[in-house]
Amino acid sequence: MDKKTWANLHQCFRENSAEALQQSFQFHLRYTQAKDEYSATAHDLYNSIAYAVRDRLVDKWTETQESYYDQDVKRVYFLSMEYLVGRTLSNYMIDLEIRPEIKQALKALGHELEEIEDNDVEPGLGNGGLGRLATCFQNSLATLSLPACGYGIRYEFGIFYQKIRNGFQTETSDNWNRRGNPWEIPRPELMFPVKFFGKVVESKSPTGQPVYEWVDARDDVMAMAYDIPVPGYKCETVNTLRLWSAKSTRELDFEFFNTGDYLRSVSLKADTENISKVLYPNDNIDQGKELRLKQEYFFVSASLQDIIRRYKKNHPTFDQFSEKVAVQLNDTHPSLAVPELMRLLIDVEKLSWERAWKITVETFGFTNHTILPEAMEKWPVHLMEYLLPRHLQIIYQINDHFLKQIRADFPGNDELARQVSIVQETPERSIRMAHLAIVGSHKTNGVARLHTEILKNRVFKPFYQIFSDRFHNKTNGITPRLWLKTCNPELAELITSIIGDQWITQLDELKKLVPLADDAAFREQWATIKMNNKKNLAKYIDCLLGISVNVDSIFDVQIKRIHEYKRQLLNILHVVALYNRIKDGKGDGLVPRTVIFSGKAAPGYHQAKLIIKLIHSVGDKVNHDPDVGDLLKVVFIPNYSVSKAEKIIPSADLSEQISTAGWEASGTGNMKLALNGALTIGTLDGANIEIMEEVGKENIFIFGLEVEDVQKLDQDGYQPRDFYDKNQTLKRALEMIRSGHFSPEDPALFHPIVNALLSGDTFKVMADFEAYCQCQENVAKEYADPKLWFKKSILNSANMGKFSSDRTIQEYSRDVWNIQPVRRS
Ligand code: D6G
Repeated sequence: MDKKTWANLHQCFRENSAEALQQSFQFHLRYTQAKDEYSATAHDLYNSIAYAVRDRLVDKWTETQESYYDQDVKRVYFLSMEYLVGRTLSNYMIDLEIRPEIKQALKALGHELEEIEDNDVEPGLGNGGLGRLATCFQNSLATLSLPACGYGIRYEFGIFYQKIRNGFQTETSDNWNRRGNPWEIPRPELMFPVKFFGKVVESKSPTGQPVYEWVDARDDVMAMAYDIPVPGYKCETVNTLRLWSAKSTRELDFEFFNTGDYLRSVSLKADTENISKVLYPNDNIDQGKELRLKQEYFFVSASLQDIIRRYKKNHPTFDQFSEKVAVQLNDTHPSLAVPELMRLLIDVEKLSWERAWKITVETFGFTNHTILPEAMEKWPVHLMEYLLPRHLQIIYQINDHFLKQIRADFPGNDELARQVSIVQETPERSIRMAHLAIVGSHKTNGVARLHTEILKNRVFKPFYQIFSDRFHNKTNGITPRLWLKTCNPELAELITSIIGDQWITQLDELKKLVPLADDAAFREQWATIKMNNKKNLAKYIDCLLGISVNVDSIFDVQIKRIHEYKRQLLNILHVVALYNRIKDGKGDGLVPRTVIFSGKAAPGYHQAKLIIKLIHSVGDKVNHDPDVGDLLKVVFIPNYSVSKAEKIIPSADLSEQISTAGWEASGTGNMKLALNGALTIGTLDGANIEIMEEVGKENIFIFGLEVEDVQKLDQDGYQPRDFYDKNQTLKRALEMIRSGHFSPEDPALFHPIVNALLSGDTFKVMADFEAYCQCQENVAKEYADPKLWFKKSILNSANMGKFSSDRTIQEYSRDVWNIQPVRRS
């Protein structure tokens, strides 16, 4: 290629001027999409601009990966079953700082960027906080130029699409990839076999050592890699998110094909490829399905084979493995990585047990994300034996070694050995995946200080006794690139105009806004932006749901998965109490409120689905009652997702973080909302406590039972009825729900909710109701004083520096992974 042609091409694919971007866009429209002005669909336009943006990442991506090899750096591999990446185009334009140029380039061709962006399909490859955290971490790792790679599953169907019919959640499939995904690059050259079933045969080595062989395993599954670039802010570093898709090794089963049974001849392929077909839509619930176990092993095995392949490019022996490789287990879902690495090192690479075990423990770190008992993964031994016989055997052996050590270190303490055993004997013989992960890693962490304390003192107490130096806390964080700069551009610009743009990568810089909380002119600007955001959301709600909301009302927001411990019920009971107050003619002086909910319930979680229906039923009544008017509205925004969160969060005045103390491990929605100037009403739970410490007690609304109170209530025999009898407001609200006031067509509809509250009330809704209502009174009083409210709003944003995921990642890098930033060579 001559110099001039190369220079032209180079400009077309690398330069960031509006002119070059326009050329690149036109090139892709014609030569990648094969479309012209007559045939181009909105999606073609989107793809063409996506390819133009992707072009700008390719060199940096390749160079980053080359640098990792050239400098032979230690890398961290993040194993996560879930990623919620959100909208890619808008994020990458921010990272490359080319949004204005692209807007200009498209405008000159008669297109509006915002309209094209609406075609961005969000891959919903996760359920909630855990998957979004994984993506914030990827963003921070790249922004901090840390050598990292995320591994996960390329589900064909992500989290279901939530539709509301007559107030009930219904689910439809989310075929996010049906039009293709311009951001992923298939890597058919990277295929790894993943075996299941078979049996283990024992023999002896020439030196008399036992040798195990996994034989007769089915070898029809291959994991194929798809790579997605992960740029950091300003794109100095571009890391990789590698997702695995299941491919069958056999297109046709000729045994059936030759006898004319065509359907059965292809069904094997379909069964095999089912492994990566669908994301399990459960947040914090373990359903124990065989296919789920297959998914877990599938992605763990492929990832470890890939990691070993990469390591071996530069290293002839395994001596340096744990000096070059750190692997983080995002919850217990990937904890089969422990026996799988052992298997690969012993059976394939022929290392001794002792050497393999040392490498394994040094390589892995484990993050626990929940203490909910129903989320604690346990796999029945019979299932493991049938699917992964060699792994079960390795797990038994790990357990034997571990318990031997415990008996030696704590003689006579059989109870301790029983408590920490990886194998649970009753009610069903099962493998406790959290125990496997703790024993097999050198570090275990919780995700907020309180959560880590609960792990150490309650949930994993015996482990803490054994491995006290392994336990540590890493409070979660969020990326300010998405959760302020991208989602709230007006506020981001205002902040930058005052303190410069350093905050984007050093969130502590926001502290410089503290003195401005007392500056009337600044407060005015701050309030205007909040109002603009509220107007935008109000318009959206009106278009989507036909509900007109009062923009002067408190936008009171609870957006998260629907779960009993998160207590959307407490919120809706408060709505009923407000409604009654208005109906009683005591609405004078009431501060208007718009209570906004959004969130999905797991399809099999009936109580959570009934809560969604209750929110809608109460909303129907309240929103259509002429006595209520503008004073109170209830809104449920369907199909919560990352992009819905981006729309809602900038407009929130009040952030509801009202889980029962001790149950929410950290939360990250609490951080996103506070960063955007919402004040929190919350319990002393998860990261709320640390948010309170940062923003100051006077700038947050804390109410209700603390962890010790909850424990005490349980010990003393909690009687929810006592609270019902004592509190007339609560009694009346519950009676209305029970008697069918909100569901005249089916008066008994909400009985399961009322019964659960009156009989067990596991999550102490009744006990916390009064304190919550009182606290909401304070909220309203303070909201009525804009000077005070916006001062507090500014102080919330200004003090959120700690909650940048950059800080979290720096702590993991220092304390767990021992990795350093890398400059592109
Ligand atoms: C990404 C970017 C590409 C690079 C590749 C390396 O797909 O430029 O060549 O990663 O992958 P590994 O061989 O290190 O897995």
